[in-house]
Formats: sequence, C-alpha cells, structure tokens
Amino acid sequence: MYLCKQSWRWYGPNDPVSLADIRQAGATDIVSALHQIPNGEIWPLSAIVERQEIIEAAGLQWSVVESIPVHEDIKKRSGNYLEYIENYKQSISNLAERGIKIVTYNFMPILDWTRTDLAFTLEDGSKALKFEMAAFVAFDLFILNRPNAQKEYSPDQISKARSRFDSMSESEKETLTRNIIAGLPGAEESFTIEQFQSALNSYADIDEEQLRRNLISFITEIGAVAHQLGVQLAIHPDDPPHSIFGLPRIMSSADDVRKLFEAVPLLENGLCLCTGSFGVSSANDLTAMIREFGERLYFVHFRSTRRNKEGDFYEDNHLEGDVDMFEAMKALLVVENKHKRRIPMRADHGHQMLDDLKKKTNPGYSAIGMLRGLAELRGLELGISKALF
Ligand code: CS2
Ligand code: MN
Repeated sequence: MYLCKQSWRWYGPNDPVSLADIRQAGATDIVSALHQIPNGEIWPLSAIVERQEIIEAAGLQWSVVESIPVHEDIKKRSGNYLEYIENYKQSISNLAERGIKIVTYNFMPILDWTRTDLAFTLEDGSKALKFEMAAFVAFDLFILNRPNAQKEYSPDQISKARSRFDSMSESEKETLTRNIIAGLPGAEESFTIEQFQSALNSYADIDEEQLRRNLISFITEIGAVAHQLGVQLAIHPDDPPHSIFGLPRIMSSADDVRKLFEAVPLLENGLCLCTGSFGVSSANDLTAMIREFGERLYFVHFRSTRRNKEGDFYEDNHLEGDVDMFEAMKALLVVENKHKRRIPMRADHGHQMLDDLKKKTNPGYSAIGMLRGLAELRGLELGISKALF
C-alpha cells in the first residue's frame, strides 16, 4: 500500500518551529529552501549539504524543495535571464547530487501568495489568513493609485472599496500595504509602493500568452536537465487563482495545467497540487484534477478555503470549508496506489491557536495550527486507506 509522505515546511534554522517540534508532530519528511540565497543565484552544494545534515541529525529527511524562486528576469525573458536559467539548472543538479529530487516553484509575476488580513479572528478565537476583495481593491485604487486600475473593477466593487478605504485608520492602511507588498513567508521579494509600481510597469508588454510562452521556454530548458537527473519539477498554482493588479496569471485552472503539460510532455514536468489555491475558484474540480494529473503529481498541499460571491476567502480548518478533503485525500490515495509511488503531502497553512497566539510566528506556519492540520490529515489518510485497501 502506498501512503503519502507526511511532510512539514521548515524555513530553516531561523524558523520559530524547531525540527524537534516537527518530529513530535508526526512528520517524517521536510520541505525546505535556502531562503538566504538571493533569487537567481546558484544554491551551492556546501549550503545544501549543511541544511541536509541539520535535518537528518533531527531524524528527518529533506525530500522536497519549496521553492527555488524563479527570477523575474526569467518570467519576463529580459535582462540576465539566460544566466539565471543556467544557475537554476546548476541548483537542481546540486540538489540531485544529494538525492533531493522534488523541486517546487511558481510562476506568479512579482508577488507570491497574496492576503489582505493575516490575523482574521474566527468564532473560536483562532486566527486565519484572509483575502478580502474590498480591502484589496481599496489598496489598488486608493493607496497604490495604479493608473487605469478602475477599468478592471465593477462600479459596485469600486464603491465598496471606497467605503472600506474611508473607514480605515492610518495604521490599518499601513498594515494592509505591508500584508500585500512586503512579502509573506516564502515570497522572497518585498517592495515599497514606488518599487512595486515600477515592477508592475515592467510587465506592461507581457500578456497571458506571452507569460505562458516564457514558462514553456523555461520548462523546456530546465526540463532537459531535470529529465537527465530524475528531478521532478512541481509548479505551484497561482494564489489567488486569478489576475491581480492587471498582471497575467497562467496557473489557475485545470486548463492552464493541461497547456503546460501538452507543451512540454516530459514526465518530469509536473504539479504541486495546492487544494487551497486552486480551491478558491469554484470552477476547479479538485478531485477530477487529482485524477487527471495523477501521473505528474509530485507534491500536494492540503488546505481548505471558504469563499463567497464577492471574491473574499479565508482559510478554514483543514477538514472544513469549500474543499471536500475526504474526496481529495481518497483520490490521492488511489493515484498513489495506481502509480505505485508515495507522494509527499503537507498541511498548507494553519490557524494561529492556543499558544501560537502568544508567540511570534510565520503567518500561516505556526506550530500548533500546522500540527492540528497535519493531525487531521493523517487521521483522514489512515481511515481512508484502511477502508480502501
Ligand atoms: C504558499 C506559497 O500556498 C502556499 O503554499 O505558502 O509560499 C507557496 O509555497 C509558493 O507559492 C510555492 O512556490
Ligand atoms: Mn500551497
């Protein structure tokens, strides 16, 4: 019987959650990245070995990289992109030399995942991450003052954003700005308003089709190396799964995934299926996607969001919200046993709860919230696997 590898994202020695904590939470595998290395540079073998030794000394295994960030020049095919692609290949090959053969990445322009509220209080007093459309539009129109942005929103959205903005204190405006452009954990970039607007301007000539071509060129180039080394590339979907700030987004739906796989059929060209990111769009049938892309599923993030018609969503408990976690887990177990392969999964984001609330934590990655998520998912997996096989 093939079960998931139960993993946990560890940000490295500065992570307030220790490897000992992670082991007690029941994870066996670590998802990590060398966040100290600037985007675009080679991950040296020595730094990889150093990280791997720390992880192994704690009785855990570093099986997944999340993420090697893709330099903006590669996404735009501008500036030094050729050099950055060579560096990316070298990083992959250094990792492969140490047996680390699953590499997650994303291709979202400028921003990684985006939320407006990092401490949305739920009824039980725990805190969750939230994306509130009115606050987001208020930032875009009245704080960033992005030229021509009004055209992208309906009159109703604009008036809601206006009253939301008028009700915000100065410090709320600052927090909102920080949440959106100062970089959440795992996002390697951070901007001031001016830097952010000029980064947006640099995408003026890049539409969806151009960005997709750039992704395909990049995967064609690094895919050849990944194929030789047996490295599985796993693209993480857009979060949220739609355009923001007028930027193109090309990994938001099953059709987007299909287009990438059709363009580069190598099996090493695969997916990190994040149920939380894809699940924000009601058009995404997660169970069908797990089945369809099963052969190229190399990593799974389990998370559930609860959405409304306004485009708001917050991160719910892992077994609640709009994602049918039972069906998703069952579909994944069927895939693993069909392909005779264990796929690493992790709880993606958790609530700040219990002692987390008194600590400084990485938003979404506090120990107890993640532990609750993983514990629930482990129980679900065990129950389904015993009933199925
Ligand atoms: C986020 C991201 O949803 C998520 O998993 O925490 O940081 C994500 O890991 C990256 O977008 C993947 O490249
Ligand atoms: Mn995710």
